[in-house]
Amino acid sequence: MESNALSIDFAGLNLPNPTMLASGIMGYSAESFHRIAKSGAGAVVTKSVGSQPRTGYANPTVVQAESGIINAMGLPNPGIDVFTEEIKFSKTILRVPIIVSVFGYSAEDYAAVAKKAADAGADAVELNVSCPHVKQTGAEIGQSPKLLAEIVQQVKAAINKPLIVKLSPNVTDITVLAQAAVEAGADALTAVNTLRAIAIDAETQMPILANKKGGLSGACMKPVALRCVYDIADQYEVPIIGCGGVSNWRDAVEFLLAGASAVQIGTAVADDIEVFQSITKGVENYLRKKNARSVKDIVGLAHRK
Ligand code: RRO
Repeated sequence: MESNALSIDFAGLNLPNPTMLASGIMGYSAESFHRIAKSGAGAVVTKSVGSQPRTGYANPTVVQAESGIINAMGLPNPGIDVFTEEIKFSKTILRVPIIVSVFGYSAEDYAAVAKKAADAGADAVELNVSCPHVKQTGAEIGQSPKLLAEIVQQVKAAINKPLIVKLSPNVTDITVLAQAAVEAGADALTAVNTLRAIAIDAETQMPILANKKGGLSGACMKPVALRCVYDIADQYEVPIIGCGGVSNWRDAVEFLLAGASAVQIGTAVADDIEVFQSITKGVENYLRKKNARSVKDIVGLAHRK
């Protein structure tokens, strides 16, 4: 096995290993990204940032589900003008790529925020077109190939950094959205954001989250996310980041076999920040056991005829 068997060139990003912090976990501070990187993440993705600050929804914003959580944070963020300072500082202390997650209310808005993030030093931009419950943002865009293509085109024209599009699982056929994003210029896709969900309290007889509905993440959604990656990889040769329920090395390997060449970890980080290291170690052992020289040797193997 090569000594750098775990390192990977992902859409122009040099990753020391195929694990990334998923967007939405650990917020916005350079210090927390640094902590995550020191714990072994190959890259970090920020929480989504927009053109203006947003306070987000009232509490409760998170509720425990069976083998997962449901969140409706409501895109709380400090706004890109404040956040650019954090990106610049992150660049001075991080040795792994920082990918800035961006959302907007129109194609122009997305492009303006993405440009500010790229100018501040983001190594790549991940477009959040898939927040499952915030009106006038992700939900409609992530479900419309036409709107999605328009946004991807405008953002692509505004930046010179790799452009990653994070897709929604809340669609009938994810490959239609994947095709729209790729044809409009996306360099890579993240599959997927959270699944639309609700929790209801039998005592109060009411929805638990203040926003009523939210997004389900964690181990319970892994088979759905895995199917999304498999469907996209079956049709397109685009770099894919698998996201949804990755908690251990075996999950990560399953996503690689389905066609992803990197994985994002979100919900599992809240339980154990060392998860990046244990996944990396486990993938390394697996590659050795299977006589594979590198991560890319096993990407997409589950598609063999
Ligand atoms: O902030 C949120 O409530 C949120 C976002 Br932006 C997202 O993309 N996915 C999610 O589950 N929650």
